[in-house]
Amino acid sequence: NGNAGAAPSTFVVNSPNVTYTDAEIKSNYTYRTTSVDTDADGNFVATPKEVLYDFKVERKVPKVGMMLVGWGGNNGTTVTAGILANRRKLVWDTKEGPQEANYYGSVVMGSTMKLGTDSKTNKDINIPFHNVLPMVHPNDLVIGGWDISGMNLAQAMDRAKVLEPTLKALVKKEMAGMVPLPSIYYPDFIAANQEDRADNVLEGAKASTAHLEKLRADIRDFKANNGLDKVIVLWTANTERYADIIPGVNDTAANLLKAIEQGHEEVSPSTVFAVASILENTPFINGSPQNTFVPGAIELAEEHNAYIGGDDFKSGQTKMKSALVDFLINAGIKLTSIASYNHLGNNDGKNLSSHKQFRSKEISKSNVVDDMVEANSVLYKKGEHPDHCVVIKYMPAVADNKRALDEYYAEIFLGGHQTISLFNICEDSLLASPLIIDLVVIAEMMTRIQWKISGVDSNYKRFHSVLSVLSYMLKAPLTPPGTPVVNALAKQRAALTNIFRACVGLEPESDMTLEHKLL
Ligand code: NAI
Ligand code: DG6
Repeated sequence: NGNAGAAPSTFVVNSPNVTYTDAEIKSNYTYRTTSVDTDADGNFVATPKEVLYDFKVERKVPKVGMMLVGWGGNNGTTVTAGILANRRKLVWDTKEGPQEANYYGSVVMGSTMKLGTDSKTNKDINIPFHNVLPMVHPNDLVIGGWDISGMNLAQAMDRAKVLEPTLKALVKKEMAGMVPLPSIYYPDFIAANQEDRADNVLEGAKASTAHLEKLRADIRDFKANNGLDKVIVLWTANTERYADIIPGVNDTAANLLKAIEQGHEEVSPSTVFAVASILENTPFINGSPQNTFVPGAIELAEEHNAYIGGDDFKSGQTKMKSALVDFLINAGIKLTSIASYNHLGNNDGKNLSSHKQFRSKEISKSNVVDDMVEANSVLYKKGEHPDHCVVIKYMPAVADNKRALDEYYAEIFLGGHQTISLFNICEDSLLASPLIIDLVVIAEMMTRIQWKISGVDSNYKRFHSVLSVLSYMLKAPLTPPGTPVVNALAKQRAALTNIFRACVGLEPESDMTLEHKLL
């Protein structure tokens, strides 16, 4: 299942700061930061700061359902077939020989984390990321969802043109029995060219209480019918246009609920799904770029202590960008422009050929280097930033094999220039599917972690409703209102791994390796 040949999977932390019971792992963790002031002469004064936190992790791994909005699309069918293939340990023929199911591309299932160094040899000991905390195994997810297209998942998988015929043959029977629930379709929000697949829709073309209640009932029924402890809902449906933010309509939780009740036309389907999930206390993740989380939706999630995360899966071009730009700027090289061209021929590309939907994607793809530029006042004056353009063209012939061409142009020593050209070809849905798994597994894990400040708080609390810890998987990370967005890929991974380490009382991953340097 992708863990073959991995290091021993379990560990305990031997520390007075960590206690284990059958039900929980409890840790005392000292969070060390640096607080900076400016003195009268304008100099910075940096003061080390410590806060002692208690973390509590629920150990029982629940039975979890994953409900996908857009289940019949390329991502929905691919992640479903992928989980079935892993669950059944399938092997299929390809022109390159037999292929085993795996979870490559998933941080949770495919990557490792350094636990520490061997006490005798000083060599690094790495463990699968999945084993750091008691996480759900993706093979155990019960899958369901909605689509405006009524095709069963076997037919929809054929339509997607992503998987090898030999693999499809092995999962076809099971997938033929999977049929998406009817969904809500408000034609103005997605491209007009999607209309011909909308044959599985609930009556009514704008938000309504009936729609909200039906989606809530769908979540409850799915949970009850499958004996689930929890459900996670994830939007992997078409990119919608942005909704206008209108005072009195979607600016507060109360106004948003009223707007749904009154059938306001600026409430998008994705926002209705988010609201339904929040009201069912079900985590909701947005894998597309539109502004599903209007201010009223975020406020509603906060009021209901429900978890939300978004926006837009970060699968290929942007993932490279958030690693490469971090590298260039941290290397002291002045990036001056990025030109990003994409062409793709899947239904996502078709939908994005419509301007308003493209604009949502353009926004989420364009803001991804801002924090790295802003952090370097040596290279960039205040307000200065590299030129950055994003182009997406629909090219049916290449289907799901997206082409992403990037030119990075930078200024180097003494007025010289460096040009880096990247040509990235990949099956889009095979990159996005493992991200769906990571988002679901990590979001669920976050529902079982609580914290309090040692000696100050009497009760444990939950994390903020906006799960910015999911940023690594997302192009335009949603963060709690007023908090900074981090796009640099390495920082995003460090935040995720170090929060999980803190939960078991381990220090942040440090690459100092003094043990090898002070001989
Ligand atoms: P797709 O077009 O193949 O699938 C989307 C599905 O959503 C379709 O089956 C469609 O019928 C359905 N749909 C549309 N409106 C709906 C609604 N209101 N309720 C329920 N279902 C609805 O697209 P794909 O490739 O699966 O991508 C899905 C989303 O993920 C897109 O927004 C895309 O931009 C985003 N995304 C995809 C990435 C990738 O690498 N594949 C990466 C980043 C984001
Ligand atoms: C073309 O850019 C279509 C998009 O849906 C992307 O394929 C998707 O957003 C992935 O983007 P990226 O930048 O992470 O490769």
